[in-house]
Amino acid sequence: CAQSSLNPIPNLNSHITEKLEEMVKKYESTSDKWRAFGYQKAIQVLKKHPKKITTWEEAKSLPAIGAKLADKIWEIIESGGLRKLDEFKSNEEIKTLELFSNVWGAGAVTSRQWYQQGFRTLDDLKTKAKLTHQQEVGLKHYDDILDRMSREEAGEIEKTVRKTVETIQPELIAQACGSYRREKSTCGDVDVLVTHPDGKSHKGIFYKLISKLKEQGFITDDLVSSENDGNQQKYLGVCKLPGKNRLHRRLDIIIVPYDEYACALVYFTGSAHFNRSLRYLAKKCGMSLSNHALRKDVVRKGTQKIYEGTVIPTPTEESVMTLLGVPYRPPNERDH
Ligand code: DCP
Ligand code: MG
Ligand code: MN
Repeated sequence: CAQSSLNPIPNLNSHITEKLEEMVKKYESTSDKWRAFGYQKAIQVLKKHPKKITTWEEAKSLPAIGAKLADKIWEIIESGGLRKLDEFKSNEEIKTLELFSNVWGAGAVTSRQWYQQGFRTLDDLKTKAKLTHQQEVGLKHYDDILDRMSREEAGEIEKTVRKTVETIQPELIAQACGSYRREKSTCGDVDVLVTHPDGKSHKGIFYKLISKLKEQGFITDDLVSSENDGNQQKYLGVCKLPGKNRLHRRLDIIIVPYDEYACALVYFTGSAHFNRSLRYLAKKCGMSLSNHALRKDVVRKGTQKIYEGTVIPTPTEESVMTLLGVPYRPPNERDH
């Protein structure tokens, strides 16, 4: 894996990709998977393009960009806008589908069903729709959940979880990953990773931790109260800091064994795009990377894994990246 490289180029066409990303959201909420996929591929290509695109021909010459997409890109370059997107934005059906698909626990299919059942507002859903527990919570905290919090607030949430974790066992490590660790100015939720350096004391703390956080009134609602993923345990819920004028915030807690800590840290720090790049690198080197481990000697036939390979010990994030043949990247440089 000598010539591995990650793409460090900043996005010089963000004025274009931002509009196209909005289009993806519209196509996703109308279940137009193929169009959404086509746009996403084009966005990846544009993000990697080393210069600002200035002509139709230049756009058209890129992989994954055909004449129709080149037309759209040219329209954005020339006018700064995109009529198709404006059309979508004023389309009542699409607006409603997007409103509904922003309910936590509802996807494109459910939104479509609600629309076909004649529902048009969140109040319709609250009073008339058959809701899962997750959707009830999602509706109750609809605006709060969609709002992104400041990193200061995310830091307070991390601290609250850490303090409680330390009352269970002072040596437990609790650390916010995700957008917070990448030093973004706002965070959609807080993703707290918990582990213990002795490799065993992380076991059995899951329910203790969640119930302590509930007793304090900090966790207010469960979304997924326990999800097992190999030796990792995941909790998804809603929390609220004490005091007035506080909003409900999404909180994810993941408990991992210490030997999976570095790979889990890389994974939950993200970004999702950075993770895809690392997995792609691993694949090229006959390895595989997950939130659990880095493995070598993986045997693949096409897209299928025939042999899952053997785990390479990865004590740190640096070791993960070094083994993949790329220089270490601090969290605040992992957004592309
Ligand atoms: N992740 C991933 N692929 C996904 C979803 C998540 O690799 N499809 C990883 C990378 C993310 C991390 O998990 O950074 C946390 O997921 P979040 O959805 O919480 O995303 P972020 O924390 O990055 O952003 P946000 O501020 O929106 O929460
Ligand atoms: Mg997050
Ligand atoms: Mn999250």
